[in-house]
Amino acid sequence: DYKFWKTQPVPSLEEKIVTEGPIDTSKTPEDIPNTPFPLLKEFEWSTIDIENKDQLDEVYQLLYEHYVEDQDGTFRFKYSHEFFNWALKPPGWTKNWHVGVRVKDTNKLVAFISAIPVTLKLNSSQKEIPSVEINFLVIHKKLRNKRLAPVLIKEITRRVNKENIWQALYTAGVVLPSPLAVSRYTHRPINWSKLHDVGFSHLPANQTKAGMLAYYALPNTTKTPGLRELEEKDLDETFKLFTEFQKRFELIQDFTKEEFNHWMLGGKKDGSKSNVIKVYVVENEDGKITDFFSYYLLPFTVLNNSQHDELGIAYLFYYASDSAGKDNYKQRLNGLMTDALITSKQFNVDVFNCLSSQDNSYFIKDAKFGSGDGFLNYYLFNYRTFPMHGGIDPK
Ligand code: YNC
Ligand code: MG
Repeated sequence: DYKFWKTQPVPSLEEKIVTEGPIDTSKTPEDIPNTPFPLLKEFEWSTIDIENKDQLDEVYQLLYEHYVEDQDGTFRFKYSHEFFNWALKPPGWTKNWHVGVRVKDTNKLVAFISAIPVTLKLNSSQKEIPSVEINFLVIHKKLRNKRLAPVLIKEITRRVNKENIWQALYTAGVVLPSPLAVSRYTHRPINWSKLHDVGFSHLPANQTKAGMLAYYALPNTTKTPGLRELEEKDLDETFKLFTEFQKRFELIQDFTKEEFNHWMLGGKKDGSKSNVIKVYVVENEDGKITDFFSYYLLPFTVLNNSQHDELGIAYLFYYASDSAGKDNYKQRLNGLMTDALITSKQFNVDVFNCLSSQDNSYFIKDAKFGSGDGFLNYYLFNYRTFPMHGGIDPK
């Protein structure tokens, strides 16, 4: 019955939204307490310095053992140090928003939650909403169901409100009051036999393994003329293309150029290549960037399997095409996404995932993505919006 969420500025599940806008506008930073929320006496707050290798390692270990699993507990997300350095350190990041809880006696890190700054924009109002994105909420398995999560959420809210930010975006597999959109995960097998070995993919009745392999076979070389990896010199033009393309969507993250660069370059400042984010552009004969796509690599740990301990997974990230809205758009996207699948083979990807949102319904079927059993609910904190299309009807 959402004992905690009922007390928060979020729409209830029954509510029919009639106007868009913030829910609670009554507070200023001065109204917000200066000191952290109280914890049970055996615990203490600990701001995590992820630029310190040992502390980053503690966050890594906590998530490695206790973060999100699939429904059957067969797979668990396996974030890397490099991934955290990308995801937790975009322009404007602050250490104060990397919040840990430790056991006082042993100093062991047992819970974590993070916020990063983002600017959101709603197409309906064209309003810019200074916000944060909340991610990596985790509690040690032995401390579950003790109402610690609400305390972590209230503490990160306090720290964000102190900076005069009152809205947040977050996603979760669980249903809370109230999703503004729901997306479904879809999966495109790259290495079908391994997916079958670990129980991720099943052999359909009246199919053979050889038949499945043939069905999912991909060429070795990409087809779109002019496709190549993004280079730093492409960033300005790609950013323009992307900004124009983003106008198609109801809710977007309104990136600055610096933010866009960060997300595309994997947070690398020394010019070295990211192992986490892969970006490809299409340069036409006139030297113009006409399209781009990106995906990030985030493996699963395979739990309790004698043959395999890791599954390579790519997640479709941002993309754009100047063919959007034109007659050939669907065909163009299909070509680009097939190329994305082909390029991913060199990074040990076993399955390529994408959500049912954005324009993904244009290619999901043709590119042989299949619906999974996972859903992703999108939430805004302290802001009402009309329901949006994530590819699945919210109610
Ligand atoms: C969840 N994922 O409903 P009620 S996603 C939000 N997001 O409250 P307890 C959640 N709330 O129903 P546990 C949630 N999961 O009584 C549960 N809840 O109102 C709510 N899993 O707390 C739940 N990571 O401490 C209930 O539960 C209350 O011990 C119960 O801890 C939960 O990062 C959790 O899936 C998820 O580590 C930490 O199960 C734990 O079970 C765990 O008794 C594995 O909590 C890892 C996992 C979640 C990934 C994510 C986004 C989080 C968003 C949080 C909300 C942010 C709001 C905005 C704040 C900033 C505002 C500004 C400005
Ligand atoms: Mg708890």
